Amino acid sequence: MGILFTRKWRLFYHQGHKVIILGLDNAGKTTVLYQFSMNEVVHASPTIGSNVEEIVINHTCFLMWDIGGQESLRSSWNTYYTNTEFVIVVVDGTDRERISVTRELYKMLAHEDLRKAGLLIFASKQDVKECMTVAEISQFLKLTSIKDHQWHIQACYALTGEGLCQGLEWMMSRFKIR
Ligand SMILES: Nc1nc2c(ncn2[C@@H]2O[C@H](COP(=O)(O)OP(=O)(O)OP(=O)(O)O)[C@@H](O)[C@H]2O)c(=O)[nH]1
Ligand SMILES: [Mg+2]
Repeated sequence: MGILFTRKWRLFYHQGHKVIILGLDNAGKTTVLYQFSMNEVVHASPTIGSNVEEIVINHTCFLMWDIGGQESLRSSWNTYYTNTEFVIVVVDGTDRERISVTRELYKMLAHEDLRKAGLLIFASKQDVKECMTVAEISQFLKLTSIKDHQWHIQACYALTGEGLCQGLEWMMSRFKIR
């Protein structure tokens, strides 16, 4: 009976470490998600709502939510926060004009549901000449002032997947030291 209950419960309750992918519109979030799940570039149109994929790495299952970044959608991001273990923020390295808007987004880390969440920042579009470096983005976002969350910033080129594995490795390493 107990086993039956467990099995049935698993059908309803999806096991997996919940990850949400946030960032401004056009940052490259959906591109990152489908590189993770399919290892290929999906020509995505702007996300209205969200996409979700289950990604298994070394027997560890992640449930990754890619959430649309347009301004009108940002007020509903908090509806995704419950049980989140990691927040991935994708920053468009070419978007110097809006880096201050991205900095504002960090207020989300103060949300009760994200209190224990780790933070992985992908500095994306590193293939584009003149893009902001990891050091510049770290400085603009004042990452060293984040003391109450474990964080890591990783340069990436999402169109080829370069840098994404290193980001995932950091996430996996967080489980080992918990
Ligand atoms: N050059 C370059 N372009 C990229 C990279 N990653 C994504 N892009 C492009 O950036 C554009 C936006 O990518 P999306 O993944 O749709 O962006 P998004 O963050 O999901 O945007 P919203 O759904 O509107 O929030 C697309 O044209 C991608 O091909 C990258 O690393 N380098
Ligand atoms: Mg998208």
